[in-house]
Amino acid sequence: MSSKILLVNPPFYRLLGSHYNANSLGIAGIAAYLNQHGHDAWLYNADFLNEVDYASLREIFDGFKDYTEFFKNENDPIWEEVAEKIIQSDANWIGYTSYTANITAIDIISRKVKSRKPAIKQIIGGVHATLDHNVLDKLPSIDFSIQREGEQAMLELVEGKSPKDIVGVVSRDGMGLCNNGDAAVLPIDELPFPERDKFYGLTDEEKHMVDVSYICSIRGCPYRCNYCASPFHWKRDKTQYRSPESVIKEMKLLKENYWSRYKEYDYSASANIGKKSSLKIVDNTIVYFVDDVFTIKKPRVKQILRMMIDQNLGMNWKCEARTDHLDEEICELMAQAGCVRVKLGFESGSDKVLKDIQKDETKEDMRIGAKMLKDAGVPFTAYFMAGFPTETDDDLKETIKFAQEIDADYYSLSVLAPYYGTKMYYDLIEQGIALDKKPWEYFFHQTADLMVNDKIKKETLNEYLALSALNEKGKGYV
Ligand code: B12
Ligand code: SF4
Repeated sequence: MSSKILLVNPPFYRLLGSHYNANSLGIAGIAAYLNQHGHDAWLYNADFLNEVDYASLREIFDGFKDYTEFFKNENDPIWEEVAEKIIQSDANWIGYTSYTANITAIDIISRKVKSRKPAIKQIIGGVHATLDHNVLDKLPSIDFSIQREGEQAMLELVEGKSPKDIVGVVSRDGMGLCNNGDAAVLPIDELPFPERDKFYGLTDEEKHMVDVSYICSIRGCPYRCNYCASPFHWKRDKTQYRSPESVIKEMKLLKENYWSRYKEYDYSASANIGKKSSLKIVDNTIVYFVDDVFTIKKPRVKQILRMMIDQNLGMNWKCEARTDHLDEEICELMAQAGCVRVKLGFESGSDKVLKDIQKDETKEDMRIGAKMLKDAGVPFTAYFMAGFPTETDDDLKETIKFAQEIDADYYSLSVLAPYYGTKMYYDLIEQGIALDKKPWEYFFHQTADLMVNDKIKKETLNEYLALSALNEKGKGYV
């Protein structure tokens, strides 16, 4: 029997005075899989607004106090609106995608939904659900939690298999939680492309405002940076790479079916950083590879790039990479294949800090990688962080100098927030820092409340944050 399923991206940027209109690939992948198997799965982005202007990153972080207020008032209209829309959907299965920062939102919404429609089944999946094996203890109205990949476990649930017999599902029994471990890794090339049409609650015009140009070509990351949740979510040794043929096929599908629509602006939340004037980019004209490190396997990435060039795709795209996974040939091919931005996590200009955070990359690697991109004419965004546990004031000064030296096209300057589920999070708790007492919604960049470093002087931190002025002369945020 076919089931009706609603997969929900909870509100997050809306609570911070902005919004997020792009497709969320986690739930889009699950919806596609369920629909492929004859079910009726829809995507509900509760972070969508029919608006053109996004708040700048600075405005978002300045809005933190107002953001925390939403969680203190469970009767705020936004919670009512989302719960009501979920109920109106008439779905009998609801699935929420979870980051640590939106666990409280999921709790509030799911309790409202359950109280009005007790028969509904609610499920949580995604990063936080995978990292926190006991998340059901904190979410009384959620029935099941799914760990790691959601496609197969979700399918088996909606098809009526007993939760106790499904790999990847955590359920309740009289004694407590029954945890069936992580879902098995699925052969990535056999999965359908993400759902890009069934957007619940949007008018036809609004559906065209969704940026559907995100592509995931790799699931996971083999590195071990201790501030990052990705290796713990996907498990380093289980990283999955799609074949070049499959990646090119998805790009062509986008171009043929979605890029021809008329759009004046880029409504995607991936562009919600920077000056408003820099946000007016023609929509669905840039592919965003959300992979942690798109360039990780050099022969594979070279093949993808050559295929983009040889098949005349003529598509612009951006990706995330590591400087030590670049070489001159890759940079040249990137330029020819339409790469408009590479996002690089430099994090620190101090080799000592880089070692402490297990970045497995040196300042010299970064210098060389940045230069190769510059020589090839590929613009890059440099991501830095301040406030690592062992960082001294002098280390941060080195970061400031290094950031100026590499001359990036855009700088993203964060203050470290030790994410739930990372090695750093647990190490700090062991050292007596009560991160586990902080509300879930605090877990995103630049919440000064999560600052774990008292060795850095306020003036140095301000000098570091003032590096954002360099963005005025760069190539803006793409
Ligand atoms: C792209 C990306 C973004 C994009 C797009 C987000 C979006 N809504 O789609 C942007 C830039 C907007 C973003 C923002 C943020 N991000 Co982000 N993001 C990523 C990134 C790089 C890839 C996510 C992705 O699309 N993966 C591909 C899909 C296929 O995988 P997936 O989403 O994990 O889904 C699979 C499973 O998790 C599961 N699943 C997911 N949802 C559900 C739901 C159900 C019901 C089920 C059953 C299963 C299930 O099944 C899916 C398919 O198998 C990840 C790192 C990573 N590699 O995972 C970080 C990551 C998820 N982000 C992270 C963070 C912290 C944030 C921010 C809080 C950062 C900030 N700005 O302060 C915000 C929060 C946004 C929000 N809405 O709450 C952290 C999360 C850590 C944590 N403990 O919460 C990660 C892991 C990065 C890291 N290095 O640690 N992010
Ligand atoms: S390389 Fe990037 S994604 Fe991989 S562990 Fe390090 S920070 Fe995380």
